[in-house]
Amino acid sequence: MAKPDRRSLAATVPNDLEAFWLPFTPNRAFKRAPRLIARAKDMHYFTPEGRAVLDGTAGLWCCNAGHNRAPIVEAIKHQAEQLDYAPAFQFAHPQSFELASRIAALAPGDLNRVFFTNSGSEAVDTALKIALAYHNIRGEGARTRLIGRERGYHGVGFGGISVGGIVTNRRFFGSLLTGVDHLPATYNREHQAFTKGEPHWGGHLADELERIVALHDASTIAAVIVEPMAGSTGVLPPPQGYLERLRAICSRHGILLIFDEVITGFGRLGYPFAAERYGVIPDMITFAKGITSGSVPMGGVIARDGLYDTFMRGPEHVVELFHGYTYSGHPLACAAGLATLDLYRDENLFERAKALEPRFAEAAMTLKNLPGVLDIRTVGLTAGIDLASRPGAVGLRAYEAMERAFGDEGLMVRITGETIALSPPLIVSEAEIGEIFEKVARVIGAT
Ligand code: PXG
Repeated sequence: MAKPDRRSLAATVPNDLEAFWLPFTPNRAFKRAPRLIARAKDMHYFTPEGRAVLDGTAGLWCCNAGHNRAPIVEAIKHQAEQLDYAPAFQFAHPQSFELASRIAALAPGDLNRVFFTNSGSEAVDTALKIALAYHNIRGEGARTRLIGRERGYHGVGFGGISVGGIVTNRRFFGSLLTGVDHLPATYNREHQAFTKGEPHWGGHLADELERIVALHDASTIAAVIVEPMAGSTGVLPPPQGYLERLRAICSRHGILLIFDEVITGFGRLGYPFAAERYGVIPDMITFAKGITSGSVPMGGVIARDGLYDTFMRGPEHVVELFHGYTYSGHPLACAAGLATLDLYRDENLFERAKALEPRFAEAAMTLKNLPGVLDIRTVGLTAGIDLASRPGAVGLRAYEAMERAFGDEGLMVRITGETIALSPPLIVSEAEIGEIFEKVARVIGAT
């Protein structure tokens, strides 16, 4: 493609779509029929023409407080005027300490130490690196193996795709990290179809970890990472007892347990963290998305006290963990995070999500008998709806459903494979829950 003169381009083509390579998007199809969003408020997006679109997905599972909430917007504006940036290494700004303390207070047990990143992918790679370094400095440097799970999504860094279990996110990218194993996915349609919340069947699948430990020996295994509820792959709530069993096996063998709570953190399952919902304390929690309600990029890792303390040895002028990002704890992200946590607290949004869960699940299950609906899963304010594929065109039906929802119904849904995923902002009203599933029902009918 010859490069046109930028100035003349700006004058003649006000919105050339060619230069931008969209992430996780079929670029050619998108550029033929773009779905553009120009503005948002509370539960709605608005297209450049001003058409309202009900947000059934909280953006990408992140805008838990709803969109463009005034206190968050004001906090970002104010912070931008006060301090644009301070070095994240060897210096710090007050809000980063304040936000870390607030997050530690929300996290269960002795998960009290917060390391900031800018995304969930960075949070995952950070947690994996902390796990390896932790064993190393304790003199157990042979513990290098990492265990993920089939169908797991842990972002797109090399660490995250290595422990992740989504085939398309792995197969194009070489040999990945070595020494990684995967637990089996917890989903089984035959035993679990149309379950509200945590399925009865499947707790025993955690015992597969014992098999992996027996194969490699515990002395070579650093950490296990799982999403408490697997979101990206299509909403797979954990089977009853599964996470407890994983915790017990990890503890027995000195293996660190990491919960990737990038989606489940900050109210999605009705609690600050899913760890609390399930009464299971991992050694680290990764978070992102909801911490700022999507308003400014931010992620991080919460580690247990003992983990952090292990690093705090040696000469005091020497860096303890050789890791971090230029924008770790960026002032704008911290300001947005503090305002977001205030909003969650003041509007009781986590409790609200918990109270709405039965209504949400019931509304989702009204779609059960529509043609081509194979399964519906719900937990917290999330739902996954599996559709039957058309012969020879896996994913096309869900893709068309997303297009129709946006174009004809004014509803944003998320798709993965042949699954429609829903995860509205936690401010969603009962009427809007009804509206979301009525629209989805029409869309499924039309495809
Ligand atoms: N871990 C989990 C559990 C996630 O869900 C990440 C890590 C990576 O976060 P970043 O901020 O690097 O994207 C995620 C992200 C979807 C969807 O529709 C899910 C995510 C991102 C975009 C789309 O399923 N999850």
